Amino acid sequence: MADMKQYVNDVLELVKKRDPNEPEFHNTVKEVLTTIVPVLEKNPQFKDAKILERMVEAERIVTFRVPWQDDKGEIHVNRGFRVQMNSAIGPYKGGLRFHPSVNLSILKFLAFEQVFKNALTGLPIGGGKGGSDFDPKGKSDNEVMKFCQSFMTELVRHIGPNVDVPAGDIGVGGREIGYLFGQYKSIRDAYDAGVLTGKGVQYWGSLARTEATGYGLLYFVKNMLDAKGIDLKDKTVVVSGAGNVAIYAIEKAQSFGAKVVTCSDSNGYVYDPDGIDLAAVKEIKEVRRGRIKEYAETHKNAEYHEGCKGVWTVKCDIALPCATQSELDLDAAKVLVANGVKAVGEGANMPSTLDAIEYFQQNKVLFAPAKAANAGGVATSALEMAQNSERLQWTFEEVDEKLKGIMKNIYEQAKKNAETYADPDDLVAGANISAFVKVANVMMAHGLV
Ligand code: NDP
Ligand code: 2IT
Repeated sequence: MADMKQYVNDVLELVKKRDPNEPEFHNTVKEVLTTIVPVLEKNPQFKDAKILERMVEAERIVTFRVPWQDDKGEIHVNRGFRVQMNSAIGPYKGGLRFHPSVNLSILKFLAFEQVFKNALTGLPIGGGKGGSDFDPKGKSDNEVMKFCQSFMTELVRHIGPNVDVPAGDIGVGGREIGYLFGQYKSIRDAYDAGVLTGKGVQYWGSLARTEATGYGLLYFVKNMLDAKGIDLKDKTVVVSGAGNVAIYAIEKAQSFGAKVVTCSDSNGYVYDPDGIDLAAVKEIKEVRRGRIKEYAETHKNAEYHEGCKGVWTVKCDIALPCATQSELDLDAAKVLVANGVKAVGEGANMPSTLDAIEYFQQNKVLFAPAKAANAGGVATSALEMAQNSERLQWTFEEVDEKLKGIMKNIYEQAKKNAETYADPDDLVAGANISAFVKVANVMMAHGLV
């Protein structure tokens, strides 16, 4: 029998050799491939068909120039990307990120994650990701509009409701999706509503899409805790980030009776022993696009600390990293464990480093991995596509009920595969195996394409 550990190592070496400067991509490939060895052993046909070598190579990547003019008349040139990773299960689907750190390694890692995450949802969507190194911070609405129009002028050639369906991610929310959609519609001269998700509800967006990632994270974590007889009520929760995912994670955690004591942005974090006043966070972040530091100016018991990593030193029962990749490293994991953390749920994509995940697992901390726990956002995007196809809009309650069902199903699949193939609580392996088997089988069914 072929040595499947060796096969996985060979593919990892191949990836590193081909793209030596893509550490984020290497990490996510390593996380997925090292957990699926038992499935490869039972299914040697995947190796014969070179499924792994095919999965780690994007079907297509486009990079392009994005020129735009600021309010003073100065011209800027950013770089745009779309990584179309895998279309076995459906049209490429995944967000756009606008952040100065964006590069090909980060977008390939996000696109690779997205393929498996999307498979877990049980909905017909392939995986992709895109974005730009454009920094929306400090830009006027007009500048953001100019940038989005220029970005879409090229992206329009590569997307469509049955081809590739982008959405939001860091730095891309309702405002940006509106400008992108307007430009797409103007160039195509067609109302292809399903070409983008995360649209405003007045123009074919889905109710509950804004809330979906954060709510879905809490639905997943609740399933995981319920199975162990742990109640979220009165638990102390530490959340990082103060963007779309963090805000609605806080909202749902509070509605379950938990006490959320922190949130953060890239400058620092706030600790509020009275529990985070979410209306104030929404006002600062969603309405004024301000900094989280301002929270402490109006909440007398709250403390503001410079530097975002310190958030993990706050004692808690449950930690929910909802900001960005690699924000929770081994040192942070050690402090969390020493402080008695019981569960970690990843709202962001790949927020925990690989050694931090290993440390949590060794210390029996319940761990909800990103591609399962934050899949509620993209799942609701797929529900938006379904509503767009039937030209109807479902109620908030209808979408939310479906989201709950999807998150339960993802948890159950991951748990069942963990029990069958790995440690029964290893949801990282469980989720990866579920998703991998589905994508691999469909790739086999499609033949060598
Ligand atoms: P937002 O842009 O709404 O918010 C991002 C938050 O993270 C902000 O508070 C931001 O602070 C902080 N942040 C961003 N970059 C860094 C950094 N390098 N270091 C520290 N903090 C940082 O994005 P989202 O909430 O949409 O996304 C958050 C995470 O969730 C990302 O990993 C994203 O990929 C993931 N995700 C998003 C989904 C969605 O539907 N939106 C779905 C699934 C996952 P600041 O304002 O200072 O930049
Ligand atoms: O990482 C993610 O899953 C997202 N940013 C959401 C993607 C989507 O298409 O809704």
